[in-house]
Amino acid sequence: MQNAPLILFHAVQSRSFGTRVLLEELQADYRVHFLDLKTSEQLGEDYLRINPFGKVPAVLHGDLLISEQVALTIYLADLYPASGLAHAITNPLRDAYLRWIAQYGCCFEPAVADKWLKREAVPPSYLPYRDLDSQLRVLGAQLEKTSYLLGDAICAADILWGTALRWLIDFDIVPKLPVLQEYVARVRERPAVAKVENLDNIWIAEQQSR
Ligand SMILES: N[C@@H](CCC(=O)N[C@@H](CS)C(=O)NCC(=O)O)C(=O)O
Repeated sequence: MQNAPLILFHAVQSRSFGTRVLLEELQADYRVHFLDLKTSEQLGEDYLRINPFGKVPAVLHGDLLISEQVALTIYLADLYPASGLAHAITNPLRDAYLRWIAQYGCCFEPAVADKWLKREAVPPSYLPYRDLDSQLRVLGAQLEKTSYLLGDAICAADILWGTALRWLIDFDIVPKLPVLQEYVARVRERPAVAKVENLDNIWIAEQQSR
């Protein structure tokens, strides 16, 4: 299975950017299948047969389909243990590692959507997650202590959070707190980020020249 081909279903300027950065960080041998969200390719029959939810990112690994950034972060980093980007099941930081990754998809993204859509606040106990400001307080407090979520070494959870926070800060959804900006800058400096930006820009230029 380890050697089965990896295909990333990817759209430029989307959440699959972070997954592609992770694949680069892992030095994975992978192929990209681009989906053009502007023409709703993700909702076409061909892609829905692969991922019935019609969302990116998704990765086909042999005959396994992995979708959702949270699952992809855990799965892909575990697949390449030599990268050191996963905190393995035996690692004492495994709990915090999983907590931060799950927190991102289960709690942070919904709270971001609430803010983006200006949803009316409801009593905190009505929701399965805390509001954005509360979550950012915990995140900020952690990043005041350590350069990355789990210490001073980057891990797969940081690729997920760091790439997402960059867009959210640029779009003024997340406030420009220095501690978060510095974190985003650290993740952004990774060569894998520049590489994916370049590769995505090549695809955009090709589309525009058609
Ligand atoms: N919960 C999903 C969210 C994925 C998602 O919303 N992807 C967007 C791109 S950023 C998408 O596929 N949009 C196309 C659509 O909704 O039709 C995850 O974390 O992977």
